[in-house]
Amino acid sequence: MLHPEIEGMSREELRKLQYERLIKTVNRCYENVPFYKAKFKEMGLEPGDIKSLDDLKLLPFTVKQDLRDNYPFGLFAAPREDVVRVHASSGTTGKPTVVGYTQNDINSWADLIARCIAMAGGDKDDVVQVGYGYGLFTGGLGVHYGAERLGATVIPISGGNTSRQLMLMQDFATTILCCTPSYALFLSEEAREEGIDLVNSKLKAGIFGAEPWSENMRKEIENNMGIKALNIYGLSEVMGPGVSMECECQSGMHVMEDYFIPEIIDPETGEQLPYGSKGELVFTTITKEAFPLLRYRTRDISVLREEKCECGRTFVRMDRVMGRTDDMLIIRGVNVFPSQIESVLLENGDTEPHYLLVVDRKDNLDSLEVLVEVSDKMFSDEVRKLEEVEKKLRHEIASVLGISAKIKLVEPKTIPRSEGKATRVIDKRKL
Ligand code: DLL
Repeated sequence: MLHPEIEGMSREELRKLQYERLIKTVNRCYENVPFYKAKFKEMGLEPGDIKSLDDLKLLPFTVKQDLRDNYPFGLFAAPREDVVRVHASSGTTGKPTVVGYTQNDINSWADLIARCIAMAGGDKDDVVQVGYGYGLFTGGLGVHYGAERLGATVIPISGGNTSRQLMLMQDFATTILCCTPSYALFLSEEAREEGIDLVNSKLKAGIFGAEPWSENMRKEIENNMGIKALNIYGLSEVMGPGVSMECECQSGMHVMEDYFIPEIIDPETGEQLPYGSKGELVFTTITKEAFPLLRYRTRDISVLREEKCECGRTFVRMDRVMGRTDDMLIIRGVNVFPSQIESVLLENGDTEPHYLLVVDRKDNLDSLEVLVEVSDKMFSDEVRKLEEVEKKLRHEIASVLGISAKIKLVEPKTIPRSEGKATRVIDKRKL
């Protein structure tokens, strides 16, 4: 363990630490974020009412819409000049959701990721290949700073460029690979095609997350690469990667409870549920300065477990994310809301408001196909016109989502109509 005094803390000590930090966070939100002050007033709540950890449930929830309503910096609890970095993820409309970090936040995040890499058996002797995207996405830079903090050698290659990834992996003797699990699988297949033997390479562990995956995928990656594959979870709003991470026991991800307080709630009623229940994950950050969040509703479905882990860590564990309470899809590691595509289709004058998104995974790469109806008139026009429309839509979707989609214009009334809720998405991926 990198931080044994914390990772192995008794639950009682941990709860004390969490309460001290929670109170600071609650006060920080109340004093510095008008949104929270207004919420507290509306609920007749004062920071002083939070007298124990159990009073967490008195606090208001925060949801993604609150981030959008306060775009870009309205929820920051530190003056803009103290914010040293921002990250952002795409939103349902054109505007992304923005998060910010002070220098202290960046430092704690780096400590946290260093701890995660140590959980995968990493230390300063390791060569860490960071195949998560660098940029506004938290994956690349988040893992990067943590690997440096640990003293490891970082290869900041970012995502894509598969042949180069494989070449550097061999030439630089990468020991730990960090990327999305689907990309790891893709890399392993490509290696096989190119006759590269990863099983006998220096690679020993993988830290994979940012999208859902399964035990089957884990086995396949582990066999193909000859490594131990570990699951890492996180979301930009709460920090980025490292909110929870698996240990060598591979039986659930330990939530980093010295930084975040997790809860499971009933997504319908908002009621807090006991450990062991399946529901929506909610996190309260307890160290963040620039962007503290009270009871952030992740929309991710999971279970929290308090049974002690064989590794000796006392932090609760969460199961693999089993789904979402909203319609967000993760395609090639990018969060996609069908409504983003819908608004491109509706704003464009050439297509009808009947569409279907088909998501599939071929050769371990996600694909997105957008079927959309065009008018009778358009269909009887020249082919060139249809090609122009396809090209325009492909371009617009790529610029809104940051991923490419195949566009298929279809004749009127060919997309099945439904009497109730329209089926807009067919996800054929089998994880
Ligand atoms: O995906 C942060 C991250 C980067 C995590 C690198 C792990 C590794 P967002 O882009 O804000 O942040 O997307 C967050 O991705 O609410 C989940 O739905 C999903 N997600 C993240 N990790 C996992 C995982 C990053 N291990 C959203 N398993 C979250 C399943 C995951 N889903």
